[in-house]
Amino acid sequence: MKKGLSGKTVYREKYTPYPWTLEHARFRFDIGEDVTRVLSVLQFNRSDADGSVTEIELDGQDMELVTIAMNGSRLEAGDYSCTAEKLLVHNATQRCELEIEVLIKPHENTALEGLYPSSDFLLTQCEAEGFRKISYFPDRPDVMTCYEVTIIADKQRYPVLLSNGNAVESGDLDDGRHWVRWSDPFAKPCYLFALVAGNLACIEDHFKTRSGRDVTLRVYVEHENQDRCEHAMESLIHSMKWDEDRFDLEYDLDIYNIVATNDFNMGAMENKSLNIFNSKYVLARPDTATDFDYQGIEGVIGHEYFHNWTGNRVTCQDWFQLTLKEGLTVFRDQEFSSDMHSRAVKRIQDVRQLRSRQFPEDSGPMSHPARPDKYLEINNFYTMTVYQKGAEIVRMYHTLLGEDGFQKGMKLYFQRHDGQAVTCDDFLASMADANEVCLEKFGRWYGQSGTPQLTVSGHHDVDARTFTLILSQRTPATHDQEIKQALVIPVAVGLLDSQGKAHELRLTGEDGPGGHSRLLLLEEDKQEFVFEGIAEQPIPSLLRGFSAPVKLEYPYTSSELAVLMAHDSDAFVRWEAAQLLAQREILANVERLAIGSDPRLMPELTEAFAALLADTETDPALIAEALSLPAEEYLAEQMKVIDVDGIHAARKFVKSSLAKALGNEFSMRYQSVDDTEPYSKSPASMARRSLKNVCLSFLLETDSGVSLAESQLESSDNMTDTLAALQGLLWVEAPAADHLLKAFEDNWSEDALVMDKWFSMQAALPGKRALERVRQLLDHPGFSLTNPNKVRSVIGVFSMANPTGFHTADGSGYRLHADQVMALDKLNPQVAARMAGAFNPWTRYDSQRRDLMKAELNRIRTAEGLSASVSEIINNALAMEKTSSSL
Ligand code: 7MF
Ligand code: ZN
Repeated sequence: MKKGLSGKTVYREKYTPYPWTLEHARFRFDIGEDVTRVLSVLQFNRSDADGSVTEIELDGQDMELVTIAMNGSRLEAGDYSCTAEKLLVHNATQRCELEIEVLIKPHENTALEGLYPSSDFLLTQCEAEGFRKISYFPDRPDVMTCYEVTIIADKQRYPVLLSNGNAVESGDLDDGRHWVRWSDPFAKPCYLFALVAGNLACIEDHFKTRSGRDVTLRVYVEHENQDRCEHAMESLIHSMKWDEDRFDLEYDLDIYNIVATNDFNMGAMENKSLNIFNSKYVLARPDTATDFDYQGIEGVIGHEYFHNWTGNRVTCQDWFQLTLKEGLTVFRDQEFSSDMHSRAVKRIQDVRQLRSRQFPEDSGPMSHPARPDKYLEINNFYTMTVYQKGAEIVRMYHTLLGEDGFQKGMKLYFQRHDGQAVTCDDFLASMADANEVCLEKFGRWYGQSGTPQLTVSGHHDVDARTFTLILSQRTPATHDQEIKQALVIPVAVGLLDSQGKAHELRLTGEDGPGGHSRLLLLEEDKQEFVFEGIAEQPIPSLLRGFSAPVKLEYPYTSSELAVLMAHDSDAFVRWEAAQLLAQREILANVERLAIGSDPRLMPELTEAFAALLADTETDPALIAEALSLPAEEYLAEQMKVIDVDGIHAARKFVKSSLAKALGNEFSMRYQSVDDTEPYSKSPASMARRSLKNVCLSFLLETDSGVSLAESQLESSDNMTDTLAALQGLLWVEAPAADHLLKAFEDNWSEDALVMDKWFSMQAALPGKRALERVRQLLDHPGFSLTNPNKVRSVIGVFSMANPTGFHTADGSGYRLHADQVMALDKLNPQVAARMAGAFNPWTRYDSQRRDLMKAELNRIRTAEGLSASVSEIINNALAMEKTSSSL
């Protein structure tokens, strides 16, 4: 029986502790040709409240039970029961040693969960519930124990044998096999277990911890990739140093291993001292990886390293608490990247992502609180809400308590809970107690889904010389939750005069002026804040630094936005003002096009862009962000009924009008940052490339663009410039595009990660020919449905990043996608469920497209042998129809 076919909903409220403690766990993995034999020795102690439990419940799937013994005697049929998902051992004694032997077949595992093959090595992925495919075990995060693991395998085929902790013993056997024993001194839940066996190369370095301990760092990769690990290693060292400096946290073992694989369902995994990474987040060389990839690697290496304290030393009581470790660790990796590069640019990128991916999730069929109340398949709850909104919740603690208060809270959290499996409430209690504040109402953020709408208006009183800000909040009902409560929303604000000069701020009741920025706390449905000594109507600068994950509404005029853009002290607000100007202009043109009028461009946006291009003081990376027009997905979010083709046409019109009006300015700025220095991965060099390539994308809308891109491609010494030029030429259908694409393919056909770029570049191309192109890509010899990176590059990009291609009016995009989802579900339900999510916003489209998507959803729903993962997504999506009309 396949995983999850029981299809049972799990409820947070029904949590009960496991009635046994596990004193230790010993494993022996005997890796054979087709079969791996797993022997486990588990030492249990009864620990339920009244001491009356006699049954030990273990999880297990897709394995063959060979023998089971209790306290040294082999058990017979009646002593235990075994179903497709559980092993129940009856009449267990107070202290009870179980010895269980099973057989598993890693080479038949295409779900990439449990023990599975990649190229010619074997590896594991256990989070969240993959360990149950390796051995019978209490597969829940609140059962923590120390592991001793012995791995036996053929020495030639599997020279490297890795698991968690320290290698304590090893030896050779007579038959060409060898063995290594690993011992992990830290108690951990089984989702952090890892094993790797194969013929891998490694690079090694060292880190001296603050207290003087020497840690051996190794990055294991397939032999041909040995020259692409340097950046990952450097990122690891930076992460270790940063966690000491900023969080006072030191690494706790003598060894830290990272293994890279091409076949991974997700980004990476924080297994104790044996992280496993999607090779996309390890391998980089200037000619194969873009600046975006370099920053992604640094961020993900950081993320997994930071889990060692936030996730591993202190873990989650149950999977409902996932955001406890993920929200916190994402916050930590965001702060790491902010400290390493530009804080403002990082914040803008994170907000962009939150708005274009988490906000839609929170208004669609998968809407759920950051701490969900129920789930069917936990793998479907590794979501933007748990990760990104969860990180915003942690950021709000930080905003409310300040850096010192936040660090005090972290200290107390580790003092209280090191070595434990805890809850979001425990984290909140540590933050509250360490700062002697009450955060009870703040805790509502964990349990409420939906994106709050923050509506602000201002009232200026000339005679009283006061300016009143009226803040009100409302969270719309969501698919999962009807009634919403007021939340605690920190709103950072400032006031500018009409010349853009910042006012000193003094709220009624305060003594003296108190600086230029103020944190307002909105805790009720509606509150007013009166600023004194304001002679003329000011321009409010709102939600500085994006101080809360909400949708903001304030009736700015275009000229007010222009002042904010030019003068506000907060980089996020300056960027936001530019985005709002552009967004208004694009959406106005969507409407014009819809009624058959001619599109046009207001002078304000052109003037604003001219000012940006003339600004040589500001960080070029920030200018690049401000010049980047809002994405089609984000624009779609703003419309009641999404007009796919209208958005695409209006955005394109605005872009090419700006390019034509400011051709010289774009061209000059392009030349000025097109340095002749060789490539470097320094932040300054990356910033210049980002501005240069944004300028190029505009220039491609003018006559001079194609030759510029062609010469950039010709002379490029790095993947960032190469990809920007090639992608640009493809988008404008330059005559040489097909030939250049072929040349790129010939160059890189042996390189999986670069070929992923080649695939996704084409899968993203808009318009009528998209479908035909995607069919060809699916048939390409380099494509494979069993490799998640390839699936994401073609199927994922087409269905989620190619609106005009996917939403072709005749429904052929939907049909193709549904076919792929069903085929993939037979191999890898987890990734298939992700892909199925492309249909989630189906009720937001016109009735013709809705009907077509609904038909495909129903076709998938009734497919034979559908997995629980995909079926949860599909059923939720279909159920959206009932609520969508009332929302
Ligand atoms: C940065 O969270 C941010 C998020 C689970 C797998 C990695 O460490 C993880 C794992 C998923 C989705 C996103 C991320 C991860 C996973 C991730 C990685 C880097 N515990 Br699923
Ligand atoms: Zn994580």
